[in-house]
Amino acid sequence: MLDRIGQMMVRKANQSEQRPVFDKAGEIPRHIAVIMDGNGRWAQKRNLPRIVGHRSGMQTVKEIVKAADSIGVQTLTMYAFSTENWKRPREEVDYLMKLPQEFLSTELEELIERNVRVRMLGDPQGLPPHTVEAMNIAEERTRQNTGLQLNFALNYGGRTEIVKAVQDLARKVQAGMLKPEEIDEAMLTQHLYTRDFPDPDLLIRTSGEIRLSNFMLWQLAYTELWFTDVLWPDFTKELFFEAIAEYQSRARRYGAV
Ligand code: V07
Repeated sequence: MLDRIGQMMVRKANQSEQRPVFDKAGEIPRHIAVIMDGNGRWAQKRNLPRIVGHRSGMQTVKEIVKAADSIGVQTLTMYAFSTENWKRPREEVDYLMKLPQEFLSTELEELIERNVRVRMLGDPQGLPPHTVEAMNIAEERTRQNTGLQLNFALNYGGRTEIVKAVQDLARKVQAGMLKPEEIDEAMLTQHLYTRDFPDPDLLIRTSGEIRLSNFMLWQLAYTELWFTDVLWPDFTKELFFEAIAEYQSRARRYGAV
């Protein structure tokens, strides 16, 4: 109990100094997944074009990547573009497809210096070649890096990911490499885009929507979910640390029973 009070006091002192509110000695989530929602709404509230919101949201991505790296998160997965986003106006989609290149043109050198490994999760088919090319270069140049594993989910859909895994397995059965009864959860997991990463410990979604929107459906089965009304361009590393503090306090509560 004294310990709890001590932690709360630290938390208060920290908040005024804008230092992390989470417990550094506590468990840092190994894998954090983020649904970066609210960019268009942020712009509309200011009577600005939606693309200005996306540009502003990209600045938040930079801040959160650095924050995650600085506290030793192993894997950070950011939902940048869903298979649903193709329904948006052509102009907006064209603009969004330029953001990976733009982000990497200013950030890739620093990511390399920080030992960050960049990867794309999703279907490269259907993305413009210039977008895929920029991602391939980033993947190639960071392939040896062992620090933060930074994933961008692009043209990603959770159900499609599972369907593709099932198709892979069905092909193996048909080729006689596999018996249906040998298929188990672990094997299906190995056929998902995320085969190299643990399941997320924590999912953060901004902008007040309380749903998964087809993001990492299989992987989020046991994940702690954290929602905020704050729109993605207004999201800060302090809020990111607050989500981690909440994750830690839930872990302590479960530990107590
Ligand atoms: C995008 C900015 C953030 C808010 C969400 C939608 C708009 C960063 C990337 C990105 C992607 C790949 C990569 C490096 C950066 C990005 C898209 C949209 C499509 F290797 N932000 N961001 N990609 N937005």
